[in-house]
Amino acid sequence: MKRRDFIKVASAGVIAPSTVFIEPSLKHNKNNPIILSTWSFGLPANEAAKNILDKGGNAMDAAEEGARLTEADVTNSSVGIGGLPDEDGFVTLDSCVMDHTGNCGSVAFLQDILHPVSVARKIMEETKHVMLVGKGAKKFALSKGFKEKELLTSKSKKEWQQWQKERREMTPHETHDTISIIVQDKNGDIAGACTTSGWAYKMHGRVGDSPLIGAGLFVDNEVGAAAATGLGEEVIKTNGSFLVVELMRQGYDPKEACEEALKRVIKKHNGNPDFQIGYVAMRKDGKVGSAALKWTFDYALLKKNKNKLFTINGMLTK
Ligand code: SD4
Repeated sequence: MKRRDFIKVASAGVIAPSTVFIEPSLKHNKNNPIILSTWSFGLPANEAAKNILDKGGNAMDAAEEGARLTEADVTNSSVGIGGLPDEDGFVTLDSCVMDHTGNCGSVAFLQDILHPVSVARKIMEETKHVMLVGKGAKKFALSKGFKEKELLTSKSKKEWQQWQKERREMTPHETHDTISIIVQDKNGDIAGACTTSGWAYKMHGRVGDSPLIGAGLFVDNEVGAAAATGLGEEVIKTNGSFLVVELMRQGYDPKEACEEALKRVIKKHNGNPDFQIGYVAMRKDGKVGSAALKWTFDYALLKKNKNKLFTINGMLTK
């Protein structure tokens, strides 16, 4: 729309210009590192991230370290090693990072590498690209010294073999634990990371929301950051994390912004989606919020040196 037309529409009351072009005027939060992550695995991830901050690392260093801890956890069946494979038995990983300058890196459909989040960061810092996928991503990782590793554990293999007999449709709600982590460091800078092995028994080649900037994660250091977990296809369709951040820019509080983003999903599914999405959001002034569609959702928040798990009811939970 040309500026002239925009003013016409706005003055007719269709769009309020102040909400569209609002300047961020939120207070910066200087002295108080805050770490926010998805699910109960977020608790140890937050601790790992905090250790990095304590050693002088910045928000990006801390978010990467938190995500790495979860990636290396063999008991987590939807991140990194131990993640459930796709329908053909391959563990394929999606991950992204975004820093306070708005720079970002991403990797999708990566196999045999333990730490996709670190590959994503290397793509951000050492290439002119944002995203590498599949064989190209692996070739890049190996060239940067990452080692090849078998990620399909015997437990995950057994579960996959059992699933092959039934071929039952799984939802990310059944196999969740994807970690999204947002960190605000002592300078008030915000960065985030998101990493997953995705939807268990997905089609070979499927990529979810987690490596897609704006879907699984979005950071705008002037406003705040948001990140997602749950059914990636539906997060992608609504560009969820970007939407949450833009809503915060327009004055929504972090929880309201997460809820508004989810309302659009609910509407598209006639009021009754049969899957889960959870958002976490952090505003520049340090306020955090979260919302989920259904059942319950856990997020971990480390603030003022206290690391605590919060369980919220989904918006549609009776
Ligand atoms: C995906 N969003 O690949 C991920 C899965 C997930 O909790 O977050 N599960 O769709």
